[in-house]
Amino acid sequence: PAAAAPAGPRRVIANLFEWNWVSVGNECTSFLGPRGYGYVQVSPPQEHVRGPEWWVAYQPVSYRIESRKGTRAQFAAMVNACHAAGVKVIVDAVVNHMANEDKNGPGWAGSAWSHYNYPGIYQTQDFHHCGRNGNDDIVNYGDRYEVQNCELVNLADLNTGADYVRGRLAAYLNDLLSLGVDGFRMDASKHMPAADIANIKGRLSRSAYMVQEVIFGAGEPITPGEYTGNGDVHEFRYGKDLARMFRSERLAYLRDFGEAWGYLPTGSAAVFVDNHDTQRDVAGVLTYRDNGIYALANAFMLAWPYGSPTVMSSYEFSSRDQGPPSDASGRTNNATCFTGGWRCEHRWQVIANMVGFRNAVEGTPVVNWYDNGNNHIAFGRGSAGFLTINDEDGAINGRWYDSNLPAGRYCDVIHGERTGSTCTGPVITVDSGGWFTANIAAHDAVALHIGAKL
Ligand code: LM2
Ligand code: CA
Repeated sequence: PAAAAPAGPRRVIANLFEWNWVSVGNECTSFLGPRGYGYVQVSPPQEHVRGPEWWVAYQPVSYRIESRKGTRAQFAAMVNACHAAGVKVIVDAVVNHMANEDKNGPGWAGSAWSHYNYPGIYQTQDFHHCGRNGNDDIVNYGDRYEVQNCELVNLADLNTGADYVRGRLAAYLNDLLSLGVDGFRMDASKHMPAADIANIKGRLSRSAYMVQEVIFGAGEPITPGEYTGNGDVHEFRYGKDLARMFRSERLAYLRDFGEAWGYLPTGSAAVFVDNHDTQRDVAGVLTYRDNGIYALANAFMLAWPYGSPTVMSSYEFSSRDQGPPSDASGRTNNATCFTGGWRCEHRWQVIANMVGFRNAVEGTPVVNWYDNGNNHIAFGRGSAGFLTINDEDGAINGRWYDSNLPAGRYCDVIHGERTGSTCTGPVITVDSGGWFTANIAAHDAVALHIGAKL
């Protein structure tokens, strides 16, 4: 069995992209809860157009909780299983738009619909018809009106300024809350005025965590900062900049990573190394394909006190639109970690153990920063944890680190699992002055925390 969950607040989100509900529930019970994840983020649960691509989930045709990821009953059971494991559930909420006409035909659960007509839900008058660019599509991100009132890749754009639409969207979200959901990732938030989201939020039956997807674009009139009054906002610059530091610049530059880089205030920022869009569409971002370096970037994210971190969990893809592993009728397969295409980054030893580190150091400041001016860095978190990353091309042996940790023996959680007083990896001794020594291979790290003290 897994080691007992480390103490401390649990705020780390695991994004089980395109996992089916049965698998999410099982993962909450067997891994996410025991290893200290606080939340699971799931892909859109509403009825969608049919097709093999992953992105059919982003084309709603009704608000029935029936999708290739499972039925309403399976969804409800998943929420209950996660809660029983101490894991809260965040749903990807697609509220800016409905399906376009490219995939006409009944929806996943059989609902009839056509473009601008979703029977019993919305008709033509409930959508924006912006009258620009010939086909109403968004072209110019420098124009606020266009970004919020025209169509994102031809998807029927809901008039979120209208009372009826706001009420209908709130009814969908309230239905999810009635099933026990704890929060929402608000898809395409940039394409809705912050005031519209605030209005919908005000109609919710109870409080819910909210994280808004507002992709920073240099020089654009709509900024992530406009949305912080509604809840958290994704800080997209974080993963792009972190990848650049690892790939072509210097980890030493990370000593003031966060607000000093022009980012959102730390209390409003939701961060990730990659997400389902950036791993496909943003050149240079680190992904599961980068293996060890990806793990180190996640280790840094989890150890560093800026924003709320989400760990991505992917399936392998060789082309951008490729859907998740599925059966002949299009239902998503059960996620079987490390086989059948499921990469399960959230289970990688380094990443899963650094979630325990995060929980153990929550609320403590960075102390004792060290860097060699290049790609070797080290820092502590109060007297609760210490991470050093050697991203140089050669080993660094015999150096001493000023950890600020209480004296004792610690399991290096980058290389080992602690169970009780044993560690499956190296054991590091911190002396009475808080110092320890270690040999660190190239592109490797050592992490110690009080939750893994032997
Ligand atoms: C998002 N955030 O704002 C999602 O994170 C992102 O994954 C969604 O795009 C997008 N907004 C809409 O919710 C994905 C995918 C697109 C896909 C759309 C709609 O990245 O490629 O667009 O979902 O399914 C696809 C086609 C596109 C076509 C569109 C409509 O790629 O060429 O446009 O469907 O048929 C004509
Ligand atoms: Ca819109």
